[in-house]
Amino acid sequence: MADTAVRYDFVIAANRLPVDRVVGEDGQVEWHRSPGGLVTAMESVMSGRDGVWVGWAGEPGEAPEPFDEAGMRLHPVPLSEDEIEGYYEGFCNDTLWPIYHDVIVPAQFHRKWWNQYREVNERFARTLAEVAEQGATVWVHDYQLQLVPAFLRQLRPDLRIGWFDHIPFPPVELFGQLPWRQGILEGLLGADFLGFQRPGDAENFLRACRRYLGMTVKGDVIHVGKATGGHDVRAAAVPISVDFASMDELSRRPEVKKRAKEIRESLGNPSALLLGIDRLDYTKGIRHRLKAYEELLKDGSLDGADTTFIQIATPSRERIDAYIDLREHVEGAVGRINGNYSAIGSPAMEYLHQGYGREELAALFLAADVMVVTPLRDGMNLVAKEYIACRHDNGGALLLSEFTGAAEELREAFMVNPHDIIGLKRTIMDAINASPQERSRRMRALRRRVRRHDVQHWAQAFLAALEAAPDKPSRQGQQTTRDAERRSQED
Ligand code: GDG
Repeated sequence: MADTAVRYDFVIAANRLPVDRVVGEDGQVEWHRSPGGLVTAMESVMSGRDGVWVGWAGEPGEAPEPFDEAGMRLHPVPLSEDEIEGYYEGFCNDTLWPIYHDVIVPAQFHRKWWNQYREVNERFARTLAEVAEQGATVWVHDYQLQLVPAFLRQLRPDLRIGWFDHIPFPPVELFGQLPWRQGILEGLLGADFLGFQRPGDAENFLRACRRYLGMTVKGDVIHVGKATGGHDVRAAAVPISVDFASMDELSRRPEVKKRAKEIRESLGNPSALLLGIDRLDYTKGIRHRLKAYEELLKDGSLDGADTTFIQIATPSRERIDAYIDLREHVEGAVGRINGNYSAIGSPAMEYLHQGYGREELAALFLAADVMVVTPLRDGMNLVAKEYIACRHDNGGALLLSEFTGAAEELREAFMVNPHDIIGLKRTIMDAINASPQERSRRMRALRRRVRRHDVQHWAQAFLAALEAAPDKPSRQGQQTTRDAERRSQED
């Protein structure tokens, strides 16, 4: 049974708990903290508070008992094998994910998946209602849990509820394809504050509320009628970031610098080393960047014996057809590129369909001359910011798609439209050929920005906005937060 007697004044809800289950050689179950900025940010906002993280532990069937790990209390929510297929792989990743990412692949609509999505969201809300202290702050994360705010408000109107969207919020024309668009909007409107990556995402959400719920929007605030809660909801951009200090520190370690050198040597010390690090996902534009690279090799702009492109493609959603097709396509292109353009000891491409530790990623960032980030659509893209955080030498060049949330802030990157293969080829060459002075000028500006707007800054800005959300008596506080947000956008 869950430890229902214990209540917490700060509660996080995310589809996954921030740990992975590992069975040791002796058969003992151990939990390893998952890498990533979100956990670090949550740790920092949880310190000094009585906090708990509610989420799925990653294995089908009964949930383990609540436990302590990564410096916090973790409260697992169970998912059955059938729900993993219908709620998670189905509705989340084969319905919502394509709709929220410009329908790069067609979305699948199945009523059974929607019912499972509702059921799982309701289960999360019931668990949250059990563990939250009177008047607690609850921070719900991402597109998997869009119905949680309204379910939770019904059960616990005393709570302060915030939700953050890690992925884009689509334009109304795409969102409108969802047969369950109204239910999703009503689910989100249970929150006091809704945070998005870009102002454009918040605007898309507000427009959808006007169009599909006939609601009146004043500025960035929606008044929700009595029948559905009778409160005000604010929707605004609070862009996520990375743990700058820890990435910066990691990349300065002698063993990481040594490893960066080794990586270059092992590839025959190419004149230009290009790098991509992504989950193997069709949103990331991996096919487009490989097409541009292959054409540059073919037309002689680049020499395969003196240039290497390392593509780390972390395995992702491997049971979904669109991901199986993508992997086949990418692996075909890699084979062709290497077959046609590599020399022994000097590969034109290194393709790795594996996950790596943080140290190895930092060494790769430090080794790469050009970081190639070409998503067709991406909520933010943390890899771009991690690259910047690791380049304490002010070296390297960031090539960045204008369709990432990061492009709104990282203006000094080499910007590309990944659909424009000619433009992409030209910009790859510009980034490779940029003078050390130009690279350093751009990188300094990028580092200043990411250092100031790190993940701790993001978490604090989100919580300040939630705290000052409209139906709190102090409107003064809300004004102050907006002033602070405006100032930080002007930086
Ligand atoms: C979603 C949104 C938004 C990757 N490979 C390895 C590894 N990674 C780490 C990266 C980075 C993270 O995973 C990926 O974050 P991204 O932001 O690039 O992309 P998504 O996974 O699609 O994330 C996105 C994000 O949420 C946050 O709001 O920015 O737009 O789609 O931190 O470094 N980490 C390790 N080994 C790997 O092989 N350790």
